[in-house]
Amino acid sequence: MTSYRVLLLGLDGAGKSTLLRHAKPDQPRASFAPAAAFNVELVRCPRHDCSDTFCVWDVNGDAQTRRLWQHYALGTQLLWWVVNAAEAPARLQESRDELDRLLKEATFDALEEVALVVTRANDDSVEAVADLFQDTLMRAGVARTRIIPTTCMRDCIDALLRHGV
Ligand SMILES: Nc1nc2c(ncn2[C@@H]2O[C@H](COP(=O)(O)OP(=O)(O)OP(=O)(O)O)[C@@H](O)[C@H]2O)c(=O)[nH]1
Ligand SMILES: [Mg+2]
Repeated sequence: MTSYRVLLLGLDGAGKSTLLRHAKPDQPRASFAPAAAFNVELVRCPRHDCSDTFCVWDVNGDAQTRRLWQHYALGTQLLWWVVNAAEAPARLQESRDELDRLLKEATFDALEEVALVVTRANDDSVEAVADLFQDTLMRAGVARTRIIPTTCMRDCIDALLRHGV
């Protein structure tokens, strides 16, 4: 059994809390109150033959809270960066710049993976997001980078388990 610490980040409205809420359908909605700067949930692997757990930190993406992101970096193994592919090019660039900045400024002492979780995606927009983030992912200095077009956390977990850690 492995316990992963996951940091779910991205701009406001990218779809982070929606992803987490779908992974924990039994949670009362109040636990996702917009007043809180973050949600943290323990998600069990949805596969029957797997007892891995994922402690998922979902920190808000508004401009004020972004300044706190770096404080969640220590101990994070999996950084899942959520990008809403339906947004305007300027917002996609803003998302890329924020990821760039975070990777430069934060101390990720245990980081193994940076995955782009692309919501509201189609084939063209996934390709555009992949191109835009290519250099940032290459510079991330982690063992694995992935691009996962989905709004479902199970797909993120499946990608991890499929290709190994
Ligand atoms: N159509 C569509 N809407 C989505 C999708 N994912 C999220 N949304 C909507 O987008 C809005 C924002 O989603 P959230 O999950 O709250 O975004 P967030 O990344 O947690 O944003 P912050 O907490 O502000 O940082 C909500 O109204 C969701 O219903 C999606 O895949 N498709
Ligand atoms: Mg949220």
